[in-house]
Parts: sequence; C-alpha cells; structure tokens
Amino acid sequence: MQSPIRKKILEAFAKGEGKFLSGQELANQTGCSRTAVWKHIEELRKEGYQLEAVRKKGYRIIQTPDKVSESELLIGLETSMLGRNIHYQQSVDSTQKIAHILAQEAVPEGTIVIAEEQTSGRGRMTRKWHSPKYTGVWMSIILRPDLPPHKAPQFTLISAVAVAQAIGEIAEVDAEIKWPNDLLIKGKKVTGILTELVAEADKINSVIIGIGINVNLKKEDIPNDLENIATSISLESGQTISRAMLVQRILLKLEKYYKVYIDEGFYPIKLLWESYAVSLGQDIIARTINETIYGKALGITDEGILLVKEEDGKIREIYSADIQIQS
Ligand code: BTX
Repeated sequence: MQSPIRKKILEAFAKGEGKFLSGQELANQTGCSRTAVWKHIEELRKEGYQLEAVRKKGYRIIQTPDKVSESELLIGLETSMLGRNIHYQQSVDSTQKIAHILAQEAVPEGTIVIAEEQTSGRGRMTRKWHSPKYTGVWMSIILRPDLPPHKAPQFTLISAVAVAQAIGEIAEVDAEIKWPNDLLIKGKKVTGILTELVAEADKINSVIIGIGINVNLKKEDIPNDLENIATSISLESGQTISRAMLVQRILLKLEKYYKVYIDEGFYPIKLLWESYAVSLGQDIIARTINETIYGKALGITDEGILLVKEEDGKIREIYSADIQIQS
C-alpha cells in the first residue's frame, strides 16, 4: 500500500489543481519535514510520476504514470465512500478472490481491489476472464447494503449502468448492456460483471462486484478463441484511454446510483438500464442451466428479472441465463 505521507502529498497536489506547491507547504500539509518531503518526491518519481521542480515556486505534477495504483486513483477521485480504501497489486490470481477474503475481515464498505493483471480472472460459473497486464480494468468492489440476499443480482444491473455511462463519457463510444452482465460495443463484449454474495439467511453481509473492462487491449492482446466475440474500448474508439480516469468515473457513477437505489428503490435504475439495453424487443435465445428458451425479450421486472415472451405467448421470468440475440 502507498505510504500515508505520499498519499497526503498526492492529495495536496490534487487539491492544488496543477499549481506549484512549495516544499514548506507540502511539509505543513503532510506534517513532516522538508527533507522528508523531498525524499517522498523522489519516491514518487521512481513510481513513474513526472514532477517539475522550480526554484522559489516548488513542485508540480506534470504527468502521472499509466497505472491503476492507489496514487493514480486517489488524485482526482470525487467519491466520498467508493474507492477510498484501495488494495492494489501488480499481479493477482483474481481480484474477486482477494475481495472475498477482505470482506470477511470487516474492511470498510466501498473498499476496492484492483490489479494490473489477473492470472486466473473468473467469469460466471467456471469460466475464465482474460485479463492481460496494463491493458484493462480488473477490479472488485465490496459493498455492504442492508438488504435481503435476493436483491443481490440487482447490483449487476446498477453496475452495468454506471460502467456504460462512464465509458460513454470518458471514451465517447456507446456501450450497450446485454442482460444480465455484459457490455457490448458494436455487438462485441467489452465488459463483464460478476456479482457475488456473502450472506446470512436473511441479510446480505457483502456484495462483491467484479468488473472486467477491456480498455486498451490491442488486437494481439485478444486470444484467438475470443477474437469474434471480444473487443476493447481503444479498438472501437481509436484512442488510448486513461484507465485511472475511467475507474474514477465508474466509482463516482456507482456511488451515485447506489445511493439512488438505497433511497428510492430499483425503479429509477430500471429506467436508466432500459435506455442502455440492447436485447429489449429482440428475438433472443436464453440458455439457462436447465433449458433453452426462445422468444422476444420484453423487458425487466422491478426486481431486474428478464421477461421473455415465448412463441405461444407464454411469458417467462428468467433469473439467470446466457443470452444470444438472434440476427
Ligand atoms: P461471463 O461468464 O459472462 O463471461 C465469461 C466468458 O467471456 C468467457 O467464457 C469467454 O468466452 C469470454 N471472455 C473471457 N475473457 C474475456 C474478455 N477479456 N473480454 C471479452 N470476453 C471475454 C463475465 O463472466 C464476468 C467477468 C468478470 C471479470 C472480473 S475482472 C475483476 C473480477 N475478478 C475476477 O476474477 N473476475 C472479475
């Protein structure tokens, strides 16, 4: 984890909004000596920060490294709860697995686990999630809503809205949501969401939301077996995207919609979700664990359950499935 002094120095720069800060000002704000400030500035340089030092003016940050470390995420983070406690590592097997352990240790709500690479990223059931180094957002978020366990799947839909909006704002490309947990750009998967639950019989203990986003993957970063179904934001927008900025925007949106959901219920989220939904009104094939259902996707219920009208007019409620949109 980032040293508390470096964290304070970065927060001071963030508050200063690009202005020079003198060694003395930094010393006052961090409560350490000017010599100690200087040492920490050198450490930040080693971490990849470019800092300009001008006599009589002080220091300012001109470039931050392209990482999703605690320092990058904290500079400019506008949330009050989400992402205020960050567990960052270069390489992990799965951020989801670490988040489960932390959730048992009573870490604060809003804690995130984020890594540059996952060696065993998980999808739903026993599926794998391809998570190459420095190219994506591989993150798990711990929430502790005071709700019954059956509400947990709604967090996938709340998160999907937050991520779709953040991608639209940061990368200026339209991402659509395919129920329940995929985001697509031009029909190809750019994001997967995995919501897992730690609960007692009638009460959620934690919801762990795993979000995997292909941000700056190039064609060669996508394995052959995924090339027809997967894409990245950068491949579709033609730009390299700051992953840290994207994470900050997602956290801000998710915090906002989480509050809306707790205060007003699922209905306002449902309306937003529908505005991003790609499958509604389309003929789909829904593959559940037990059966394959053919029909038209009508919408979602106020609980987030998918409604499908079969050819004989019967309306089915689908709680969990893989959806294929028929062309
Ligand atoms: P899913 O089961 O809906 O999708 C998994 C399927 O998606 C795979 O079987 C494969 O076909 C395809 N796939 C695998 N990797 C990618 C990729 N990078 N881009 C597009 N398609 C892919 C989706 O599960 C939920 C994924 C959650 C991933 C996050 S990352 C942070 C957190 N930690 C962790 O281990 N998982 C979550």
